[in-house]
Amino acid sequence: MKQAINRIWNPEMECMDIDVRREMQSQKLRETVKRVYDNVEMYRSRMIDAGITPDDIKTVDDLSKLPFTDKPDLRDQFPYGLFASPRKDIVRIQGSSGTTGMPIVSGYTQQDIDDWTEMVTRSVAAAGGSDEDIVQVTYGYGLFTGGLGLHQGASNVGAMVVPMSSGNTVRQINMMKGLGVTMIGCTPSYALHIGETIREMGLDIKDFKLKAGIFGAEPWSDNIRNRIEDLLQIDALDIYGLTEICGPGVSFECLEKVGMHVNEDFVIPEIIDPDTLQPLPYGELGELVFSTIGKQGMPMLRYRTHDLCRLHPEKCACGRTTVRMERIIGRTDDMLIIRGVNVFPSQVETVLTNIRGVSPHFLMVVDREGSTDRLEIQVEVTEEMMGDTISAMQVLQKEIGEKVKSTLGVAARIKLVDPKTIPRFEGKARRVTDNRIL
Ligand code: DLL
Repeated sequence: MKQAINRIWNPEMECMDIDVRREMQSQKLRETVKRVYDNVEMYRSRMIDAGITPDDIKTVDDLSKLPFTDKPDLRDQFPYGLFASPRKDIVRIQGSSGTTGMPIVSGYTQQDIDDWTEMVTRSVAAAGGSDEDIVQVTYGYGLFTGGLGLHQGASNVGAMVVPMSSGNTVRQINMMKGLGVTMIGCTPSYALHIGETIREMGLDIKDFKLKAGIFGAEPWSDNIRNRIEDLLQIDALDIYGLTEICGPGVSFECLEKVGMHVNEDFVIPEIIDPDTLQPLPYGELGELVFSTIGKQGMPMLRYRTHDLCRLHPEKCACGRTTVRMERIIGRTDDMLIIRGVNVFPSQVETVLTNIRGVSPHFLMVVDREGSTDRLEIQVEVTEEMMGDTISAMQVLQKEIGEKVKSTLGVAARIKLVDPKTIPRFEGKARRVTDNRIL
């Protein structure tokens, strides 16, 4: 594997003494609260309803006094209701479609774009990126924040950027090889697909110059990391973010690969119990909530991400002192409830990546027969397995079934399907078809 080198883009901010940082966060939080109280009707009326004024928020410890914000608020306030800056100061809109059709948009002032760029730059540098690098951006460009977000960060380290956007895998691979691309950014499922396609094309990864990849926008696991690293011979690093907060770069992994460093000079993370909505201590699993500090165009106070994860405050071996997020294990809302049991697609992925003879591509199909939920998991077998006997297939099917049942706590019908029959995605992978009418 070509060696990526750890770089800390902004040691002053990333390695800051945690007490000094907390002081700075409190100061920036006070400014943000005042800004939204003065400029955004929804925040002002909610704070009045909660019986608080900006004077009640003095330090980070007062955060829990503030009301939450959630995705429906963005839909209700579409398009400009949550903007805290005059329209003429907004220089960019990014957005995401959401699952219910109604778009949500985020507005950025030039300062917001610069801050977001700084956040992604730290991620590119942490993956070893510098002006020596050629970075292929395979996230979609457009309203989706992935393409432009990574583009800005890679440009800022001085790298040569190849703005491919998503799609056309063979062309992606030809560019990567031809230009001697050293770093790539895309979803982890697409990185896997690129790696598999390189093999199928009969190309040798030794003829590529790739050293690192920055992968995010969907949940993935260490097993998938290992596969990508093996296929592409790179360091595969995680990056997290969401449109409502800025886009990619809210947090990012360093080469230690022990969680994603939250850019705490721009956002304050919290973990809450999604049922009681009470804050949880570091180390406990719960829903991630972010407040932006410093964002002007569309500040967010206590925004509920619905992403489930844990936070860890210990200083990292890389030297950064920022809080680290564990991998996102799923979303409270892509969580399936099957016969009363909470099930996440990421659990199925973990099972499959530990079994020989199957690929990590799968589809979960849920139906309701009478009043009983039925889960079917369609699993692709590998080419090698295809040549095996029917009884070997039956053994495999049984093995998957048993492991799924013990890991998920619910039984599933396992359907083995031919290689390459489960759809591949250039953007975020969709792993669930829920046919139940609840
Ligand atoms: O996915 C921003 C992004 C682009 C992040 C490129 C990383 C790389 P949205 O489309 O608004 O923004 O989707 C945000 O995607 O709440 C998570 O559920 C999920 N997500 C994003 N990054 C990760 C990750 C972009 N590293 C939603 N691991 C978030 C797991 C992720 N889930």
